[in-house]
Amino acid sequence: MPRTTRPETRSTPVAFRAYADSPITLQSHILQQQSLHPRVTDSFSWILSALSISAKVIAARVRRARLEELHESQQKLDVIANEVLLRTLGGREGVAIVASEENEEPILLRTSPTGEHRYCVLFDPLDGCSNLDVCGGVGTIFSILRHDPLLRPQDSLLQSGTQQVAAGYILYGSSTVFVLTIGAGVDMFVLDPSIGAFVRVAEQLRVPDSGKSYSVNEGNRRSFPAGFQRYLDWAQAHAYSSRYVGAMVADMHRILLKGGVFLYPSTAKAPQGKLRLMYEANPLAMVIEQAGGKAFAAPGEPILQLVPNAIQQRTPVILGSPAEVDQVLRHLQQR
Ligand code: AFP
Repeated sequence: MPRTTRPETRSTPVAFRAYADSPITLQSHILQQQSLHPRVTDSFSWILSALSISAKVIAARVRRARLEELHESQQKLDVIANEVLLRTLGGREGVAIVASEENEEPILLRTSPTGEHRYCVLFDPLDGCSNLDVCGGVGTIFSILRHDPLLRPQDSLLQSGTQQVAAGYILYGSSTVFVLTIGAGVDMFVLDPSIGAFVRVAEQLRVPDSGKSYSVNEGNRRSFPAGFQRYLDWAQAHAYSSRYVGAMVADMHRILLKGGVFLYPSTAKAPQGKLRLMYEANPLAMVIEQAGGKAFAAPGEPILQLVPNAIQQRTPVILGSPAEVDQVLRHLQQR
């Protein structure tokens, strides 16, 4: 006997309703942006499309990770993700330099003759990859800067985060999610495997102003600077929840949607902090700020204003909902 279906009582979220009516793919979103913002050039759009293709290839490999691992000769997935991005981006005329967290040195692909707009693309191909062993979320983080042909490749890369023309991340979780900012808000896309395209599910995302949760590796607590310990005492006394995935993209994504604060302070093991300024902190700081949040390395030191002196530079990170970041900074400033 056929099962009777109960009428749908829950309302569909607005963003998903819009998708059902007329899906906007990442590709068409990029074209839309090109018509709205003259700074979005053809070559820039081709770079975003290379990132989208890479994300689909990496997502497919992540899905098979536990199966392929059974064959001993299998390459590590972070190496594969790195190669996919290098190859896909390398083929784009608009890319002058690629720099990967996995490589010691950036790769100069082509220079920019006068008048030509070319870009530097920096990425962390598979952040949080230790999570793969337990089928947890992992991600790709990217940052795009303008290339200055008059500077040496390294110097052309060493720009502060305020100079990023675009940044974002791809989360390979229960869905594959592409979060992008080109400096005009934050948009979110989800990979629809049935059509093989990223479709826009939310525009102009705003991080909640507050959210009673903190995300930090509390195992390191004893070696945190005193201000962080004061903050954690305060948060625990105020019934905050602790949520920590150990993959920054996954923690960041939860905070972007639900609010809260992410912390990676300096520790005894990592006196400058563990996270890389140019590959992790800057791009995620741009996303959170574009969504109305805040990102600091320390009181009075917004991450995006740090001037890097090395491509692999590390920084402490405090980012998330504005009210929660303010609370942390307040505790850091107390004597
Ligand atoms: P891996 O890519 O080596 O797994 O590092 C991930 C990461 O850079 C970032 O995604 C996490 O937030 C952070 O490190 C976790 O570090 P701890 O294990 O020290 O908490």
